[in-house]
Amino acid sequence: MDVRKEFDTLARKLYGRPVKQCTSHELFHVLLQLAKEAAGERKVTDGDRKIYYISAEFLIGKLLSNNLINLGIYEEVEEILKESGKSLTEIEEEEPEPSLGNGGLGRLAACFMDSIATLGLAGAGIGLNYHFGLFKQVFKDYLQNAEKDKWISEKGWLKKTDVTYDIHFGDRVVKSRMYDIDVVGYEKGLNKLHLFDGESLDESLVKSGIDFDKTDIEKNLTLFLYPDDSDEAGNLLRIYQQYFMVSNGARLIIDEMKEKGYDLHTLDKHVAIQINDTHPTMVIPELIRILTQEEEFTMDDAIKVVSKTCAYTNHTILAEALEKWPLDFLEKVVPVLVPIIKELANRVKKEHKDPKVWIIDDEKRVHMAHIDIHYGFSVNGVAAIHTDILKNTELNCFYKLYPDKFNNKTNGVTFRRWLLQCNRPLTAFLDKTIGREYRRNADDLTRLLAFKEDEGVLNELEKIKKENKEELVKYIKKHEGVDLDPGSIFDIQVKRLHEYKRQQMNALYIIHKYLEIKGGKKPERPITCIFGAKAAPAYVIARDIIHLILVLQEIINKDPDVSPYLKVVMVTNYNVTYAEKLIPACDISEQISLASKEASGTSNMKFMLNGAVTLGTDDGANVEIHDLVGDDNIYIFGADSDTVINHYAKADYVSKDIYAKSKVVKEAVDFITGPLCMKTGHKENLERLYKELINKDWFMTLLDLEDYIKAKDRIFADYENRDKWRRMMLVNISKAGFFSSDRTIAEYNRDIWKL
Ligand code: 26V
Repeated sequence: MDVRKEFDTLARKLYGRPVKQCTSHELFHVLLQLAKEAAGERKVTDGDRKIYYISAEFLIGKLLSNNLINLGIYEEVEEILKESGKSLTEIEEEEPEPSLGNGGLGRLAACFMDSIATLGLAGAGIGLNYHFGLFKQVFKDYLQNAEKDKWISEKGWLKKTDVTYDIHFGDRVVKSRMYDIDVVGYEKGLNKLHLFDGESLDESLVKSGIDFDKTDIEKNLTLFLYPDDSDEAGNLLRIYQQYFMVSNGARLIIDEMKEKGYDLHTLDKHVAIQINDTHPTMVIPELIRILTQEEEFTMDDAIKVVSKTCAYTNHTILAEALEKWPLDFLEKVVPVLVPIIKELANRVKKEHKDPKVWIIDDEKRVHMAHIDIHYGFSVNGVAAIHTDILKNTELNCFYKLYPDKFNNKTNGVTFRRWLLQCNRPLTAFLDKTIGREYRRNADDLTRLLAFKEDEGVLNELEKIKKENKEELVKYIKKHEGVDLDPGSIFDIQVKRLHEYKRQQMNALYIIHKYLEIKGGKKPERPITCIFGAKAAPAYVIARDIIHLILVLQEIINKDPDVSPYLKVVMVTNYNVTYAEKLIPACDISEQISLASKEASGTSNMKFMLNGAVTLGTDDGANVEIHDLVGDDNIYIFGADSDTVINHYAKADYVSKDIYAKSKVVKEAVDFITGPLCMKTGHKENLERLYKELINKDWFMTLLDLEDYIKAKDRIFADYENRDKWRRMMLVNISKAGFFSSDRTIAEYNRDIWKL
């Protein structure tokens, strides 16, 4: 494609003007069209074996820059825009971000789509086309409120297809339609992300906030991602969504098999289905149902072929996050699956005496993960330590039954978005210093190690970080109205709000620092603590933690004694777009989950790749980062996973004992309900959080607090040793290649999919 010519032609065709005279909004639509045309010149990757990645979430983020990069036309477009006095950054602002995911799990699915396409594998994503996605977060009166976030517009990346199905629920039939988004590989490859939607949706059901009639399934089915599941109607809706997703997916897969003329008895030869967490588990009984009821398979044959086709990825060890659906809910929503699920359950019961591995428990709840493990051919965790914990503890009884099914696939992230797109200065510098091969082969980043003592290279890295911090300061000023100092240390924790991720521990550190500064002990260099996090609307304590951080932001930033040395900001509506601004500007990457609880984490990888140094526990992929960079280039603190697992086993952790014994801990915790916080914030939220920490503290915040304070003081002191710090930056970037999702996908393909 002649990009320059086509760009101009499209601008004139769509808006009757040359590029120079178009607005940013118009140029977004011109470039959208241009990218679609360029993608259209590629052929969809085909093969006689295909991977279907089924996931309730695909947190794809904005697509314009990503697609321009992968199509190899980013630089040319940037040049043309520059000549016309326009900037791609401004144009990007015109693109709505689809928030089709909660966090790590959904973003991982998006990175995987990018890598599957890039590696030239025949594959497709199957998911749902949520109209409002996850809620949009706003803060009012130091509290999180949720609003709907409409991202679909007349003209966008979604392509309406002719594929429609009738999906039969117990009490109704809903007509579906498939919408496609092109997934463009880097330099080559094109796949499809199929998002299914209901044909009878009614967006006007949502009046204020994110409330709507949860029983009106025909109208609400795909309005929101994971609507509030704190009540029965919310849970039922989730089951409706899950069945809608997998039934559409199963029909599509079977139609594609038939179109290619394959015998369905050879399903496992032509198809691999990756089940992303338990949300798509019903694809197993649904395929068995279709094969036995519509395709004349015997039950034995259907079970056999489906079990050889489906593979399961586990993304959490939190017991409360493992789905267990009451049988009577399934009875109501998908009665056709219940006899199949019972048949699967009976076979397990007959074979295995231990009720721990049964599918239906004595409370008549269906353990979705158990279906996956018995009737799938692969079970994988997402980081080495996570897979070990699954094997040795959480899923040990299954591991003993099926040792060969268990395998580890350490997560990865796509460097196209998390380096090439979000950090142009670093990308340009790497191109110049080590050549461009690392763009295809991420391990090539290790070539940077040769420059560990090179003053010029180290200076340049420092300069780039400074520039990125300046950009972020402008962005935060514009979006939050908060002034920050780019000369300060940027200490960042961005991720979903959950007690196990321990944002509350970071907040307690901030209180500790505030008290120190008030007492006259000033830090050598100002510190900026940045948070970004959404809390599930029904998760009370998570919302209380956000409240505390917002109250601290108010108290600290307005205190003239303290704010020159310490600032706090919680950015609003943290999402992929915000992550792309925050990550390149980070000095200290906070990865402080309670050891054993964070399956992997993926922001830890993105931060490292962009030259931040990790401050973390030995948890999730931090363990592998630690192994790669060595003790000298990471700050690890806190109880290790064995200690934590032991505390749980013995039930001997008592947070009140620590509170009573440690002056530092007591001072910080007491501050939450002290006069300053109580004057600024809400008594109810502050007292609830205070009591939670002292009486329960299920995720052992107080256990690690003192060690955390020590580690932070160490890392801040080391920041002043600029030579040491710059070398740590360089080592972290150099060793990040392992965390490319291209490596992860190559492993999935080698060990599981075998395309
Ligand atoms: C789900 C739920 C559902 C309701 C109650 C609270 C709760 C808490 C956690 C979850 C986790 C869902 C699964 C998930 O998002 N896992 C994340 O997957 C990432 C990609 O593998 C991984 O990096 C993160 O460590 C892991 O938390």
